[in-house]
Amino acid sequence: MFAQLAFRCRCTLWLSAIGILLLLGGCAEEPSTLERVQAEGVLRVITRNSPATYFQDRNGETGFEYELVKRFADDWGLELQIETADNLDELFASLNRPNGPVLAAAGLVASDGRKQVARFSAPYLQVEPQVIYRDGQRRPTRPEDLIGKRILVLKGSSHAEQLKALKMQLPDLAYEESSAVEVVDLLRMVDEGQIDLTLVDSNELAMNQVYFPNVRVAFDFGDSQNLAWAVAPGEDTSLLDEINTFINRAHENGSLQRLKKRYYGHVDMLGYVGAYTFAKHLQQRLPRYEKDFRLAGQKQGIDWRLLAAMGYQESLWQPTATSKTGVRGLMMLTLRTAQAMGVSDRLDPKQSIAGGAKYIAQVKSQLPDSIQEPDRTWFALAAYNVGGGHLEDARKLTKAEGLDPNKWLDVQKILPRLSQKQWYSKTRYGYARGGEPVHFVRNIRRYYDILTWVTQPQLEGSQVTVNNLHVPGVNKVPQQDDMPPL
Ligand code: BLG
Repeated sequence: MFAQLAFRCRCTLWLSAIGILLLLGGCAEEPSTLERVQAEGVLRVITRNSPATYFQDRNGETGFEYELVKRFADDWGLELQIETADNLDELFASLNRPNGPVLAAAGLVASDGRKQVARFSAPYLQVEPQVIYRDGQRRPTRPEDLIGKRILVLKGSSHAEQLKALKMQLPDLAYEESSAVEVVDLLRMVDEGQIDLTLVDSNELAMNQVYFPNVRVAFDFGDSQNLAWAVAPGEDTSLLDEINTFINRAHENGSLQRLKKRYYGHVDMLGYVGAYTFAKHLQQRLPRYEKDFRLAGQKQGIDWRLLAAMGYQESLWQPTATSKTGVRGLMMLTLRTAQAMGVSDRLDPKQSIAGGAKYIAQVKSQLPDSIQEPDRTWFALAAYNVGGGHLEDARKLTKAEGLDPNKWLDVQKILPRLSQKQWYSKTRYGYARGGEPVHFVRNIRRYYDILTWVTQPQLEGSQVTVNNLHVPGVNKVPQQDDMPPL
């Protein structure tokens, strides 16, 4: 009995000793990056302060990269801590700093050169590097055409890397790099003719084209590139594996697509011609009427940018516009509506805007309570265009189809039927060009989205304006002295 006990005690001692050794061994092994991040509960990310990556607006931190990386942090229950680098060299250096940020999310092209200093995740966006020139100048069409031009690119960018490679083949090529500017500055400098050419990625142009009426794509410079997040070099794949899983899932569940559309969808929506035409009108026409839109919006409790979007759809902000049907003015009032709204001169833009605002507020207030926002706004726009009676007819037809008469998505499917006899003959108000309000609402929503975007950060002080419009996410305009000699 005693011997047995002693044996058991010895065994326990041995097992404890082995356990302690294992524990010590375990402690001696470095925790993986992911374990370290989880233990700290904080994800430290380095990015750039730019419209395409990370910036502050009225509601706080935002930007494509910020939103994506925030979702990753949330999935892991981590607090997100953002740091910003002034330039790309600094960004990569900080990634390699001991106890520095563990991840760079900054719209980075996973270029060969950069693969020497960092490891890249699965791609989340495919972009084309593009040579940008000014409308009215001779359009370059091939790399040889870059010789003899004033070219400026971001220092440390993949574009600088591309130009360096090209210079090996074309020694006469000259270009400058600057870390004092952001992409939006490069585009502005081309737009204003301060430089001849620059190189930016297609997503950055898509985002900014609506500000710069003179900026055009000369040609795609080389193959498509992938944007990816970067981590420090090394063997440890713990964090990178989880990032890849997250990015693949974001591709599959459509969340990445939605984010892309929100930030980079303007050109998709308008087409390139539409985008720079819009930019031209934004610069030349809107400033004449912005005060009137703001005033009318305030008076009627309607977002002035929605009124401005309506004005663009109605007349491209032209006060003397006249439709085939005799509807006139910047907000396209019928004679009857104008009289009802107290508008004596439809061609007076002030009166037209005030009358249009009063009318949309009125038709909106007359909609049934069962229609909730944001649909209520879209229904009000439709009523503005086709009339409340016809809209009510379409809602009845919608209900009869088993669809929801309070949802714009459903009613817009049915509205075009108002121009088909088999349908309109059953309605109270009869024939209407039911397709028109569907286009009308769709276009206004696009313009409204863009106007909301371009007028976003109205924070006082540090924000930059381009062509008198606020550019989201840009906090500094380089002074002329900051520019490299050209
Ligand atoms: C609208 C009126 C509505 C009116 C409808 O027509 O005009 N809205 C305004 O005047 C602001 O009041 O509804 S009703 O009073 O209940 O009959 C229907 O008559 C104007 C629309 C018509 C449209 N633009 C504002 O959106 C227009 O001009 N269409 C013609 C296009 S084209 O030139 O023939 O291609």
